[in-house]
Amino acid sequence: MSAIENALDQLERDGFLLVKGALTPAEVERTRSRINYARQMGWEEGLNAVGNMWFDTLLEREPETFAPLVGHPSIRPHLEGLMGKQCQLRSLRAHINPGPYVQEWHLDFYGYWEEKRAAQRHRLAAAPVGVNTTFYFQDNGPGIARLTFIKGGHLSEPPHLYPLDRAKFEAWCEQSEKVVLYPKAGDAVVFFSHIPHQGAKENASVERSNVVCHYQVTPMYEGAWHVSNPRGYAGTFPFSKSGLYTPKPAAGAAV
Ligand SMILES: O=C(O)CCC(=O)C(=O)O
Ligand SMILES: [Fe+2]
Repeated sequence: MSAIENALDQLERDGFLLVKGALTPAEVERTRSRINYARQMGWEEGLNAVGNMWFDTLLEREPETFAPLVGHPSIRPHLEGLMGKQCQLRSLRAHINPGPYVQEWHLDFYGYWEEKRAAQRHRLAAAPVGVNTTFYFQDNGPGIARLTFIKGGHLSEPPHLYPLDRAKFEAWCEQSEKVVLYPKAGDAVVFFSHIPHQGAKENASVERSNVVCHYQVTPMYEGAWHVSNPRGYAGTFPFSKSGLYTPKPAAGAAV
């Protein structure tokens, strides 16, 4: 079996996969500095209660830096292997954790399980699914920062999601078995968007940032419950013939 098939087996079994050295040191340094530049420019959408500052516009503002992360060669075989041409970029979101940071336990694709149930009630509907690729720009490590997953949390439905009872859901996560990852600068973590996870700093003073690309297998309708908004349709399929940023043919153009 090929190395990539083994990696995909591991991803399907664990719900996540650490891809070491996904970015070169030069890519890390460039991207890290442009995320910090975005903060200097005040381009953040906000800073939430758990200490996460987020930026939703960097792909538009600085495509020369951020577009290469979309379907990046380091994670392309994984995305293509999982989704092929149906792989759609849902969103690209950068984060900075400027101070203390302990993220809420969460799923990026909160609606996964209810959508799966809903799809079963229709003869033709496909259940939507999503994948994160999260790139790290500083070293995580014991005493520094971490990313934690609920062990097997992608395989069966967590309790207290529909409707979300956050206190009970988080208490369930706290008492569940976990796996802690310490991605280093330049590493990427590929994971199913519906596995419960939590990022955290153990040292509030370290610099920490990441870029999360959300992908999905279309179709996913607009109102599906996900932490990010979809980018629309045209130009969002990195492995289709047209790829990203190719102009749409004019309506009514001769074919
Ligand atoms: O490492 C982190 O801060 C959390 C990352 C996260 O929530 C994500 O990639 O979806
Ligand atoms: Fe997340």
